Amino acid sequence: MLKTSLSLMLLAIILIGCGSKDEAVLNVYNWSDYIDPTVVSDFEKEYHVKVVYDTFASNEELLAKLEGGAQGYDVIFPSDYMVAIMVEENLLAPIDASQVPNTKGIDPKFINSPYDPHSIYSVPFTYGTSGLGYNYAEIGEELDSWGAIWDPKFKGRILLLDDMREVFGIAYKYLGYSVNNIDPARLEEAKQLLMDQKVNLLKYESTMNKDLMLTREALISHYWAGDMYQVIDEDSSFAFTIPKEGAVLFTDCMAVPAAAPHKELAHKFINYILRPDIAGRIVNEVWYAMPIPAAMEYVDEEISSDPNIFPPDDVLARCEFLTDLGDFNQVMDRAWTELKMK
Ligand code: N2P
Repeated sequence: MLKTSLSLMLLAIILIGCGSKDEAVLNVYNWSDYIDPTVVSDFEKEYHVKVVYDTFASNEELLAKLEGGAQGYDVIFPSDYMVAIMVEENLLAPIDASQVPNTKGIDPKFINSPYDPHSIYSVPFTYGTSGLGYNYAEIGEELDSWGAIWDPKFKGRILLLDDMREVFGIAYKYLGYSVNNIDPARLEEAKQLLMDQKVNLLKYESTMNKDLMLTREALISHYWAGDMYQVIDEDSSFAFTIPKEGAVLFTDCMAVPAAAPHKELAHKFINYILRPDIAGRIVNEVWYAMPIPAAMEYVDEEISSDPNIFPPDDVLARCEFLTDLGDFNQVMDRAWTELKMK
């Protein structure tokens, strides 16, 4: 009897030992503040796996990581134009649709998009725009134009995203050009305008913006809508606007790197994120829209009715998606480096 229970105990110890050693791991690489953490822990419980979560601050940082040979990531979150670049560079694995049945719940407007014409390599996660976040209580008036970032009143108190395409996007929009302009003379014009802006710039920043606003160091931040709403949720002194000149519109996606070590689990995670109840929880936490109509019943009315988060057609009409600039990317990259050095 004693012998049996002893050997059972031994067996249990061996099994537990094996369990933890072989516990499946999923490595997720996402933008910061872009998920409800309880959604991740619930996935770990439901699938008996461990999620290792890491964050990046721009598409270019994500690309550099993969180009540099990073092997570990299983699910990544590139934006539209970056999906196109990564496909071109053979960095993504095709998504096996049969393993992601919840894709059937995605709004068809977000399927077969120009950046992935047959929806082979990406699944849309969220969509939204950038814009201007600002301390309304301190400024005392509503802002409605990108022109504010050149206003001497705000000297040294403005953050612009540390993001080449977004920053040139502002100057292009202000000048009335497309955010995807590839005319070198127009790039130069935009660069000059941004050089002139630097007296007003606190810094180019994409991750500390919330703190810098909440501590009152920054008065205005070029920021993405959902992140700005996370600030407003904490402190109602702040407001957000999509300027009248228009802004960058994005679809951020989920994708699986070609080198991903745990592809099957990556598909399970993507499918889980698309579940309407899970998507609803994410939208409520991050204040970004997801293209899943059945999730709307879980989304707080305050969020679903906000035109800055679910932009209506007239706002969308003045905004623009970024596209891959091809060889011109390097030209813009040089201008960006010059801008950041001076
Ligand atoms: C999430 C940042 C959204 C990135 N915190 C916009 N592409």
